[in-house]
Amino acid sequence: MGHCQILACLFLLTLIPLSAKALPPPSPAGGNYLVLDGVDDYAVLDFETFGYLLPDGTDKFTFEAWIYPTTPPDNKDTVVTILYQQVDMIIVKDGDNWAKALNIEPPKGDLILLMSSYIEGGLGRTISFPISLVPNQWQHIAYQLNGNQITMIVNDFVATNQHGIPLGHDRDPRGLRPKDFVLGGYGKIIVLPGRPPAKAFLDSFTGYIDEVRISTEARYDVNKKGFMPDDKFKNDAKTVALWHFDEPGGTEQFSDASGNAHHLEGKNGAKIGNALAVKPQGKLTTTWAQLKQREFDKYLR
Ligand SMILES: [Ca+2]
Ligand SMILES: [Ca+2]
Repeated sequence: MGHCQILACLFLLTLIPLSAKALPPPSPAGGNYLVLDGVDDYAVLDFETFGYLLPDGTDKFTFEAWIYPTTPPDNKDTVVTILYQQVDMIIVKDGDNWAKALNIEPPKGDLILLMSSYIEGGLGRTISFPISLVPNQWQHIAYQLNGNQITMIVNDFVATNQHGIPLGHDRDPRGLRPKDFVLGGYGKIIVLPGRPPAKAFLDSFTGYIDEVRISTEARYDVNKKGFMPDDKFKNDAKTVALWHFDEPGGTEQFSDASGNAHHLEGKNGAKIGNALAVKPQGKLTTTWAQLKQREFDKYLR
């Protein structure tokens, strides 16, 4: 074997573990998914064209997604945005203040999910129940309103309260906050008036998002157990928007399967990632298998 061949072999040997590590995880929803780099990537429906997705005063709805966060917020002031418009799904580093306000145990870790909705009467938004997320795992998250009952779901964990208020469109009469529907944040600071001015930093989400659905129905019965979807969502009359993110790898436009033409525009490199073509090996498979096992265990109990 010549020197060049040896070098080529060494090069290949180095490449193999690198590329193995870079392989993205398979999505529980199947097919491909949205990849966000955490720098400036986001997917958007601009407000001028699409407006708000749900009518003013809507009191029955569900927002849900599969997410795979890889990186916690940089610091305690950073708000990592999964989804933002009438409903917020954000990640903060520390949920202690929310826990204190609700008189509950502080959530563990530095990926704390907060979900809320903007409400009628200029009162701002509903109180978030802080829930820990696990890094580098797929998790199903859902936020639903059913009359006055708000429900927050992460996998099989559920939190409810009875202080839900219908969605309001007058949350921001001066138009200071961005109104676009966005997945993945903007990665920029929005300055809100006040003394001193408040800065809202809607930072970028790092990781993967799949199977996002918005419905005009409360999809989950909180009296039952087992909330994790085991298949792709189907389009029905109550589906306002449904993104499977199953376009070919590299695509930067994401089509809406609901028939309502809410086609998302990828910005700054937000694109479809290729799902593994072969059966995945090792930890990633185990993770999903364990999740399924837990789900299965519930039925046995
Ligand atoms: Ca998918
Ligand atoms: Ca980018």
